[in-house]
Amino acid sequence: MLVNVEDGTLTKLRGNPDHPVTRGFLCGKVAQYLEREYSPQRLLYPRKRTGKKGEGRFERIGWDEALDTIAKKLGALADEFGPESILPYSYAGTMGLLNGSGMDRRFFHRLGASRLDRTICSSTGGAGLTATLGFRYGTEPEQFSRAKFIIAWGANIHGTNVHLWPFIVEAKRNGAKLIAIDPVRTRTAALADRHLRVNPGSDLALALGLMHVIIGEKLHDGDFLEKFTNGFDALAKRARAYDPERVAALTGIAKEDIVQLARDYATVRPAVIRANYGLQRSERGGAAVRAIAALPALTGSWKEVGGGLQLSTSQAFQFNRKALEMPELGPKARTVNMSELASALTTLDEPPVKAIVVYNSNPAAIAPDQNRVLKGFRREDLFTVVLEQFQTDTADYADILLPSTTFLEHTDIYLAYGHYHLQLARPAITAPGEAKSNVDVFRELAGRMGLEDQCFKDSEDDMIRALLNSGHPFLQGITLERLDRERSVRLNVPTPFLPFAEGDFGTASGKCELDVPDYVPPVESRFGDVALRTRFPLELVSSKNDDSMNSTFGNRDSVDKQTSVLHIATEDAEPRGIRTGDLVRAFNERGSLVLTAEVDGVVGRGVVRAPAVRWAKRSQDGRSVNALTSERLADMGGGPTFYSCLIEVEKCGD
Ligand SMILES: Nc1nc2c(c(=O)[nH]1)N[C@H]1C(S)=C(S)[C@@H](COP(=O)(O)OP(=O)(O)OC[C@H]3O[C@@H](n4cnc5c(=O)[nH]c(N)nc54)[C@H](O)[C@@H]3O)O[C@H]1N2
Ligand SMILES: Nc1nc2c(c(=O)[nH]1)N[C@H]1C(S)=C(S)[C@@H](COP(=O)(O)OP(=O)(O)OC[C@H]3O[C@@H](n4cnc5c(=O)[nH]c(N)nc54)[C@H](O)[C@@H]3O)O[C@H]1N2
Ligand SMILES: [Mo]
Repeated sequence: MLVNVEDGTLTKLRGNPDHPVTRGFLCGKVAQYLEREYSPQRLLYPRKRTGKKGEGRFERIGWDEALDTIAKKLGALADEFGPESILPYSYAGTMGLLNGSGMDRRFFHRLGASRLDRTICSSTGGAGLTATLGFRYGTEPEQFSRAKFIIAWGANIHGTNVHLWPFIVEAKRNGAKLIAIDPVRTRTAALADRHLRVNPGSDLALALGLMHVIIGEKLHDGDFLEKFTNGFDALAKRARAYDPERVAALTGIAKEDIVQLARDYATVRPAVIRANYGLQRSERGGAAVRAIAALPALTGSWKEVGGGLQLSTSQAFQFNRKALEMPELGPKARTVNMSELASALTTLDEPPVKAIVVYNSNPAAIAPDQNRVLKGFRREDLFTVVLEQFQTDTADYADILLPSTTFLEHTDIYLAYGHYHLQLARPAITAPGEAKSNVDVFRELAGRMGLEDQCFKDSEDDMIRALLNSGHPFLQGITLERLDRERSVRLNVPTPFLPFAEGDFGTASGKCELDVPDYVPPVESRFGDVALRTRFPLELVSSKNDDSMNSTFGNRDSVDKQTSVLHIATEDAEPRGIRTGDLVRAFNERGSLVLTAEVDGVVGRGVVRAPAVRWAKRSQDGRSVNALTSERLADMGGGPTFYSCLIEVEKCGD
């Protein structure tokens, strides 16, 4: 990103035309970031709560009082209940490594606080990918322009990964076909050559169906399979049971379309799959990713420039994480799964969570089973600290609220999960008011708590140097000095990068592991638990809003409007007397909220979609869509099941 600064004020943000992936443009939400940066709603001073929890009434205090209060309280709770009664809670507000997994980790490790398993987004898919490939990386975006057949599988590319889009446009100009596999008619699906509406959570069955056809018609690459994979016979046996007829019934995709997709995928070359995390926010998400990740090995597509698959690229950034996070600083401590925050705050014991320190996250809006999450946050005996830029839902529950810098105001280093360029950003302007970076806050808290360890004196540059010092060949030649000069540096991987063309899988065997489990429909789905689906017959997909970043832009009126909507099919709306513009109540056993119906072609029968994630406090019930989602975990990796969610919808009375 390029920024113009005049007299210490930012005047312009734009993409860097020299960047090989973003190529001169910013996504729609970040293009408007100056509005956020200079918003009158920015938090500028530390505050303490004066009203009831959640009410949002605060008074300004100084940093001394704020930090002393926190240090004293955490110290006292650690003495009385043990340090595991303290829970850090953070995710991806910033993806900067220093402010997201640096000084904070050192601080909590040293205290002996509960450790947080950061599962809320990608850990299920990550586990699936690891099981099959051994590494969480794959095809680079630059190669998509060379593909002739592209599958967007649970991936709303145009909405959530717009910098990949121009490469796809280029491929299409050269005759490539784009197929979208998605229960929702997203912008991506609407722009695709074919949109295959898959039933939510049935992708494992679809992948097995494709394998059935590919193997049955001998379109697989025997040579690649022989040399570089394990478990082909077991896979072939499993796939035999997934004939197109059966798969059509399970997935909702026509038999002929399944056969055609399999043939095209195997024969129109190179063929590349862009899978995204939408795929794995469901009860069978891990197994689905395992199976889909096996497809390029089945056809030998990894050998081709413009072939393969991308779910993530993050593991290519082979840092020395241990040197940054220093897990050895403190005693072993229990691990709390962040997707189970509701239970952590309401039922976890020995010790109970007595303090929660939230940064880079807005769990009151984004965590599943919101009514129980909020019940937890309302606990009078829970000490809550929130580091934030804005007065979010979670900030309203803070006892002490601390103002945070933005990425334009602090130093940080960024990996990517959709490309192979490592990036450094230095502050472009000074922080407004008394805002501080997370790094500074945790450094100062360590000091207040009398933690003398040298690591709390490390500067940002010290931390970056430690992180880069891993000895891994992908980081060879990448130094802080070079990052300071170039700002964006390609990892030391070949161009073009064909990670698995010669095997080189990261599994224990070094081979691509093909065996996958059998398909069982999610409990919360049209073929799931009978009692549940009778009472709550609609499958809710609360996927991402095109103009948001999870809840980050929830203060914007336009975003609030976009995330207050429920898309419903005519066949489901009519019997319920629902028309576009009607207020409807969406509900299940966990909660309810009012949304505005849009009867349109966005979803098919039996599915409803609510774009996520609204600021709960802006709605009439004080709830976001996560009032409906459950804490049930997916099959692998401990991830949440946001998109396996049964509900009922009724028209609100006049
Ligand atoms: N504009 C925008 N961009 C974002 C974000 C944002 O909030 N807004 N968030 C960022 C984050 S944190 C992430 S993790 C990425 C996520 O990026 P994506 O994974 O692309 O985003 P999602 O909307 O979660 O899911 C993608 C698609 O999966 C579909 N889907 C849901 N269930 C299923 C299913 O069972 N099978 C299949 N095949 N498809 C299914 C959804 O309808 C959706 O269109 O985006 C990042 N980029
Ligand atoms: N129903 C439903 N729920 C979902 C999802 C969904 O698709 N549907 N998506 C899930 C996914 S994939 C994810 S990743 C999570 C995301 O959940 P979160 O990680 O909580 O993401 P955000 O809602 O964007 O909130 C991030 C907060 O961090 C703050 N922030 C940004 N930079 C900084 C900083 O430098 N310092 C500090 N202290 N704060 C900062 C922002 O102001 C913002 O309020 O939500 C999950 N929840
Ligand atoms: Mo995410």
